[in-house]
Amino acid sequence: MRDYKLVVLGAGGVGKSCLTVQFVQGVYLDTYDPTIEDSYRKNIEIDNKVFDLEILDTAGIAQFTAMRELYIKSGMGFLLVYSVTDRQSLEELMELREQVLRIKDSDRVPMVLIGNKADLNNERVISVEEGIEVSSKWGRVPFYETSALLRSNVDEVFVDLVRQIIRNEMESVAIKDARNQSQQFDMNQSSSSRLPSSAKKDTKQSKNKQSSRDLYNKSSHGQAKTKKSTSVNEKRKPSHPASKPGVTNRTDSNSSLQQKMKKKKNSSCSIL
Ligand SMILES: Nc1nc2c(ncn2[C@@H]2O[C@H](COP(=O)(O)OP(=O)(O)OP(=O)(O)O)[C@@H](O)[C@H]2O)c(=O)[nH]1
Ligand SMILES: [Mg+2]
Repeated sequence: MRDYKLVVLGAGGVGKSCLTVQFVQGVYLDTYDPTIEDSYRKNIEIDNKVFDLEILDTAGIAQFTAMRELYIKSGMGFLLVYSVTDRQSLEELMELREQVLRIKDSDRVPMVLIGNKADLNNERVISVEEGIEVSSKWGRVPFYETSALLRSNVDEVFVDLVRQIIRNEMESVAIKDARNQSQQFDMNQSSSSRLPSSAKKDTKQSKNKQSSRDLYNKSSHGQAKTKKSTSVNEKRKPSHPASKPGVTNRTDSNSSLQQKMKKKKNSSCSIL
């Protein structure tokens, strides 16, 4: 069973820890305890296969973000979280996404855009439409509104991300297979061109037959793989905000942060 490393990124106080703990432990944290770095483990079953997830809940507040580059390097998929009650948190996500793409040096990085605290309708400053617009600008990155408080769309965002990682892996394998096959084909062609001209004609014909048959088999094999990946790929719907009001309780004092920093310096919370 392979480890899938997921990283939760976003500004301070948007609800990254609440979403993670709700997903892993099924409980809601209603007090704000700024994170330095917490790591969780959870097994999930998708399409009758079990995946071992390692979820890194990262720091949102600036004092603790020094390790961000390292998290991004090791992460396989990213949950980018803003709060629908905090415009600045959406703006910060733009930079975070750029950073992820730059460090990963790819524009096909598995990620999900999440507008959390959707239950706080009275405090909302970012509409569902605006979230959808950002997701389209980002190349149709899957977008969900969530509420850690109401456990709304919590499992969905993690499952979506794991599916994206699986799909990416399957596509990479299919591309590698096709590349190997075409290299093999080139080698066959160049070795047959070194044979004496009398032998060349027959061998070339039979080898070409063989190669194209192989290629045909291989490509239908590739298609089967791609089909498999499409079947794995569930239809995603943008979610709609939950409507019940919830409570936000922030108690971020600097001295408590420093105490926490000392306590947590080398420890990380690992839950299976
Ligand atoms: N109403 C409501 N409050 C939420 C929700 N999610 C989180 N909160 C509250 O928002 C505050 C911050 O939540 P955290 O999960 O600690 O935020 P964070 O993003 O992990 O913050 P940092 O660790 O500092 O980066 C807490 O008081 C939570 O109770 C939600 O879905 N609805
Ligand atoms: Mg946190």
